[in-house]
Parts: sequence; structure tokens; C-alpha cells
Amino acid sequence: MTSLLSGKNIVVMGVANNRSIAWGITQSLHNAGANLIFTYRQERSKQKLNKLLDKHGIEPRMVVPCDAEDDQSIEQAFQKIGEEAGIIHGLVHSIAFANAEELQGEYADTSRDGYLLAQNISAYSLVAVTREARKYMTEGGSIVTQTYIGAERVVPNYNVMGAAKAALEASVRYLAEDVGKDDIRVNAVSAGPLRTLSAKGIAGFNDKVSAVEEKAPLRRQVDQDQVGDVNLFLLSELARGVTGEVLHVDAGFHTVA
Ligand code: NDP
Ligand code: KAL
Repeated sequence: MTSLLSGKNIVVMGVANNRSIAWGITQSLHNAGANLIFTYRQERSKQKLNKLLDKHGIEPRMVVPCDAEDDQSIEQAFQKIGEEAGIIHGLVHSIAFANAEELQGEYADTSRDGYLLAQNISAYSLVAVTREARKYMTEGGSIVTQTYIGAERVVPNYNVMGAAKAALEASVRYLAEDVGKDDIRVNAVSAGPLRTLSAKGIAGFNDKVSAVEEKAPLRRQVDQDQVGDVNLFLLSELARGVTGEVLHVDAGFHTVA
């Protein structure tokens, strides 16, 4: 797999620490020879990222701040990336946020502000990022975002994020239609539960893991590497015929009743 992405400039958004899905993706992309550009929101994430890169001997092409809630920040980040890297070949969107108090109890109690916040950061950000990245994807390219089965089915506590991921998955299809004209593909990976910082302290996470181990055809959880490798596939030429797709990396859990 060493040469799958050699010489390709790939932007990775959403590494918070070593457990992040985006960090699993980073390792797959690095092993495939990609030049990696990172964006982060919090200073703490930047520090963790720099330490991880150092520890794993990965030399980043650039590390750029980008707040996915802010159009100007997105515009500036991609302008900087475009000016320095020239061409962007791929983009990984691995960003989501909802207020913790909206991730419990009844979905019917979701506030207007909480709903809009989750949609803004978790779904609209893909639209804004695609628009900016597209300007520099002059040789075609591939965009991959991360979703969860809570978009398709009712998963207790996922609530407002379920609505945000449903919007994200629909956006994948509409964006794929728009940017397909420029030979850019847009897909989503729907991962099984992974114990990340986002999942920490949220009620019901352990139940989701047990359900996968019990019910999924493969009868085991997925790990960061498996999710990373499917992102790699979608970013590579191997997936040149795939766009507007939601690909499950969940040990088959979504297929069983
Ligand atoms: P992490 O907590 O590791 O990553 C979440 C990332 O979102 C952080 O890097 C955080 O950056 C970033 N983020 C949040 N708000 C913003 C913002 N306004 N601007 C820029 N970045 C922002 O969790 P995961 O790796 O689990 O999450 C990554 C993606 O994977 C999410 O879309 C999630 O919904 C999805 N997913 C996760 C699953 C799981 O089981 N963990 C399963 C299926 C999908 P910072 O900390 O710097 O603010
Ligand atoms: C049914 C599951 C159990 C958990 C329920 C909801 C999970 C929602 C994900 C959402 C992204 C979590 C948050 O926004 C957490 C946030 O309120 C507090 N955390 C933070 O601010 C940390 C510090 C930063 C890094 O987090 C973010 N996001 O910026 C779903 C499970 C089984 C699968 C998961 C976790 C899916 C998913 O989408 O992440």
C-alpha cells in the first residue's frame, strides 16, 4: 500500500488525540505515502497532534488552525493551504459537536440553539469545507467524512447528532453531484463505536460496544486502523468509481435486525 497516495497532498481535519478517528486515518495515509496537512481547532489539539507526529516520525507538510463553525476561518485556512501546497488531492473531514446535555434524555427536548449548533459544526461544515477545498482540487480529488448509524436508525442518546448525521449523509450525495463535474468524489465512512474523546463520559457508550460484539456478523468491535484503511481506500484511485456513498465499517452491524 506504500504507493497508493505517494505525492498526494491530503488535508486531515479533526485530530484531538491518539484515540481520534482522524489519527487512525493519519497513520493509514502516512503508510500509503501521502503528504499530510492538518487542521485543528483547540490549541490543546495542536499540541497533542505535534507530539504524536513527532513520536511516529511523521513530518507534516503544514499544521493550520481552522474553526469549522466560522466561514472566515475555513476560507483563510484553505487559502493558506492552497498557497503553500499548490494542489489539494484529498480531504478528510472528521469533525462533529453537540452540547453534552442534548445527548441524553428525549430528542423531543432538543433546544433550537442546540439543534443549530450540532448542524452547524457537524453537517454544514462539510459544505463550507468542500466549497473552499474544491478551489485547490484542480486535478480532481476525494473528500471523505465520518458518520454513524444513528443517522439511519434511532440510537438511544445520539439524538440531535442523529439529525446532524442524516443531514451530513444527504450533503454527501448533493455535494458529490456538484463537484463530480470537477472529478472530485465525496463519500462517508460510517464507523462502529470507537472509544474517543467525543464518546467519553456520554451515557450508553458501553452498551453500543456490547451490542456490536454480540450481534455484528464479525462479532467484534472495529478499531481505528480498520476505519483508517477504508478512508485510505476512498481517498485512493482504487475507489475512482465510488461517489455519493456511505460505506459502513462496523463489522456488518448495520445489516442485522
Ligand atoms: P474526537 O473527539 O477525537 O474528534 C472530534 C474532533 O472534532 C476534534 O478534533 C475536535 O477538535 C473537532 N471539532 C469539534 N468542533 C470543531 C470545530 N468547530 N472546528 C474544528 N474542529 C472541531 O472524536 P472522534 O474521532 O470520535 O470523532 C471524529 C468524527 O467521527 C466525528 O464526526 C464523529 O461523529 C465521527 N464518528 C465517531 C464514532 C465513534 O464511535 N467515536 C463513530 C462514528 C462516527 P478540537 O478538540 O480541537 O475542538
Ligand atoms: C450513541 C452513542 C453514545 C454517545 C452519544 C452521543 C455522541 C455524540 C458525538 C458527539 C460528537 C459528542 C460531543 O459533541 C461531545 C461534546 O459535547 C463534549 N466533548 C468535547 O467537547 C471534547 C473535548 C471534544 C474533543 O469533542 C468534540 N466533539 O469536539 C454514539 C457512540 C456509540 C458513537 C459515537 C461517539 C459517535 C460519534 O458521532 O462520535
